[in-house]
Amino acid sequence: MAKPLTTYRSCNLCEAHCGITVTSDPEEGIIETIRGDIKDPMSKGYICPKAYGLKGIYEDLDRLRTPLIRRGNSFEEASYEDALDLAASGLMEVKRNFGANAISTYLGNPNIHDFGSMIYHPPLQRALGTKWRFSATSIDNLPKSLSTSLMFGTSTPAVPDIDRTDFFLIIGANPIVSNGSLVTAPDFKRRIESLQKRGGKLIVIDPRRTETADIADMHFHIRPGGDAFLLLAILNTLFAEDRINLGRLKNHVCGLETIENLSREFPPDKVASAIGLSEFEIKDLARRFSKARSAVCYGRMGTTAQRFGTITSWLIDVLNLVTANFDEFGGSMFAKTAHENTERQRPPAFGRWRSRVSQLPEFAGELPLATLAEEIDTPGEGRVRALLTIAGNPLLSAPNSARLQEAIKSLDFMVSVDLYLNETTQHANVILPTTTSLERSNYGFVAHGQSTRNFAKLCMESIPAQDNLLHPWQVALELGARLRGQTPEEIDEEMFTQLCRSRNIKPDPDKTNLIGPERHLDIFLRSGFYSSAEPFTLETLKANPHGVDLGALMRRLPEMIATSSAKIELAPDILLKDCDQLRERLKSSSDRFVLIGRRHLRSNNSWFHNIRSLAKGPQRCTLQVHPEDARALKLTNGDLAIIESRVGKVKAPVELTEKLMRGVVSLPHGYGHGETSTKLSGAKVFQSGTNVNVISDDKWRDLTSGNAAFNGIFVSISAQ
Ligand SMILES: Nc1nc2c(c(=O)[nH]1)N[C@H]1C(S)=C(S)[C@@H](COP(=O)(O)OP(=O)(O)OC[C@H]3O[C@@H](n4cnc5c(=O)[nH]c(N)nc54)[C@H](O)[C@@H]3O)O[C@H]1N2
Ligand SMILES: Nc1nc2c(c(=O)[nH]1)N[C@H]1C(S)=C(S)[C@@H](COP(=O)(O)OP(=O)(O)OC[C@H]3O[C@@H](n4cnc5c(=O)[nH]c(N)nc54)[C@H](O)[C@@H]3O)O[C@H]1N2
Ligand code: SF4
Ligand SMILES: [Mo]
Repeated sequence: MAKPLTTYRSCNLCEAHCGITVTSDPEEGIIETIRGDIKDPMSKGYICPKAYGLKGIYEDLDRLRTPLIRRGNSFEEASYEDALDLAASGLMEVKRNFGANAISTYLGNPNIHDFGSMIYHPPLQRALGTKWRFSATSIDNLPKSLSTSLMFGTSTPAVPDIDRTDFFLIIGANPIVSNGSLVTAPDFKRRIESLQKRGGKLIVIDPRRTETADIADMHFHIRPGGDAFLLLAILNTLFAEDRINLGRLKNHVCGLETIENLSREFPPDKVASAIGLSEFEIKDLARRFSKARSAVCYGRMGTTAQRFGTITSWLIDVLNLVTANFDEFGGSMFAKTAHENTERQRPPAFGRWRSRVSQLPEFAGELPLATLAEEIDTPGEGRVRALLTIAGNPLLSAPNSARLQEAIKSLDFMVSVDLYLNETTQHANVILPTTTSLERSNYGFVAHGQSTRNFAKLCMESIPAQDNLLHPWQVALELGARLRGQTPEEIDEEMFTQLCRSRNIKPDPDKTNLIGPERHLDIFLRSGFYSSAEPFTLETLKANPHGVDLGALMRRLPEMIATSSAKIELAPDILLKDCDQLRERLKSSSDRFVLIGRRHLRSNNSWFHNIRSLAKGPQRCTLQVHPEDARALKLTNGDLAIIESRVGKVKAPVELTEKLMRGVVSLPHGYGHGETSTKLSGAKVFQSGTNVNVISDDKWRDLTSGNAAFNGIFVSISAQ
């Protein structure tokens, strides 16, 4: 028997990027074990149950191992050669007939956890020549990226310095289940326990008493969408009680007076009843936050996927700034990666152009996904007629998915790059599968950029590519080559030469033939921050398979500020303008139910329900309702409820729980696997569920950025 191969890598299923030790039999193509890597300096052996799912995905018989080409209503297996040729010619035909902008791309969430995709998708987009680009960013963190870029001139948000803070205020995040988002901090629970052991406090603001709230020192229910009011009332208290302290950054900040004036309009007694916290609770929170030796406020999906997403994201950073907790130990800090080489990034553009139908602004060249359906189904010049989806399942993840489904069905041509024949890819003309993550190397461009310690790690493949599957970067390169009439090698060489030039590095002549992302990463590292004293290269990472700990987070301001004023903008005009809607909202009231989402520890958006070990057990796609609300609705545990919004209607079994705030109901996303033409035999049996995004309203968006507002949607509920 061949000797098993042991590799150390990071699980890339979520942002925690826990270190794992994988043993495999490469000759037999068998993954033997996956365990937590105790030598990984970030995760120290911690993994969640999903890590083992990497093996499940690798072994899954439903997973696609050959490309598929549509013939009428069914698919035929095809060679990569034929499938790629057809994909390219179909896209080119749309381009010839209607122009490049008739093609749109959608990049799903897993792309940000794969360095090959990060490096090779931009040239593919250029090869298509279209400016229509969508991604999971605009159903997720776009508001935070936008507020950060308006305030600091960089789109990478600062992260909570969890391991050194004394007061951790979490708004609208549930890291005990999600394992952290916009922050890479594996084993959140251990970090919270250490915080509490050193006398620190965890406070959670959430309409549901979540798993994170359960271990917190205090939890406050809040009306969905109430966070901006809470933050303004906290700021109001800080100003009124003379608790403002800009600390070290005093001379690098502008707009403080504007914030003071704005917060004056929102005193605690005025917002209390609308948001569900008392005046005393708001003032007490403000005092505790300002008195703590160090404190940090951190928000996630509950603060971004809502109506006031960008405003809330902005006010969170304002709170950290005006209490001298920004860019300070134990506060909110920026990571410093091994692949970056410049303090000042070019600020991402916003609103240079707008979408055709709803006039939504682009951000960094991308449009909000909430507008994709109308861009396809609204007739007229400039209509989207072809779609390329890459590692995304928008028919389960985008708002108003029933409309999107009809729109997608009407496309002239569609290509999907994915592991599965799923709810979205079933509509494609061509499906191009790829390897799974254990079969390829990786580096956490995104994870390292939001890490709670500066860190770098290279993951080498744990097993060779099964069935000659191509890696995602190879698919991107092959497709791009066909679109441009070049060879993959030529495109790669052009990209490489350009990278070397921009990073001022002389390419190593020995490495000229090594096509692929590692060669590019080597240049990023060689020219990166940690290469100044001695070279920090791919070899450095290879010699340290558990990862390289580059130390605790360091102060990076004022050097990083890249706004046009060269100051931190406490009160950007764009955001002040949208505050008018806040004022309006405070005047209005509604007694309708509002919908929020939730996540499950053994799940990952839409694509883990096919793995038996993770998906078996009770139905998770239930409508959580407070027992008192249920009584009024004449519903009880297990009843089927009809949930209806402006755009649609779904049914789900009721689960009574006192964890929810009254008037709020919760239904998770990523379900609705009942369709017959998909190849997800496990998901259909284990966790079929219903697709909540049928009732997510595509017009219910974050005011400023157009990000989908999955939370706070008004719904009516009735018994079936
Ligand atoms: N109602 C509601 N909707 C939501 C959310 C919510 O909270 N509530 N959350 C939103 C958020 S935060 C996100 S990030 C989005 C996610 O939205 P999407 O990214 O559109 O959806 P995922 O379910 O993550 O789908 C990922 C797809 O990538 C494929 N895939 C996985 N690995 C690979 C690979 O290595 N190669 C290739 N080619 N394909 C791969 C999977 O098979 C799957 O089809 O959903 C959003 N939708
Ligand atoms: N197990 C698991 N882990 C995951 C994922 C998964 O599907 N499963 N998905 C991954 C992805 S793509 C992401 S983006 C992250 C998300 O990571 P998180 O944001 O930490 O996870 P969510 O469960 O979406 O948490 C959002 C919280 O906001 C609350 N909320 C809703 N509306 C409001 C509001 O208006 N105000 C306030 N204050 N709170 C509100 C919800 O009740 C919920 O507890 O998780 C990642 N990790
Ligand atoms: S928390 Fe779980 S899914 Fe996320 S990286 Fe760690 S092991 Fe993987
Ligand atoms: Mo996400």
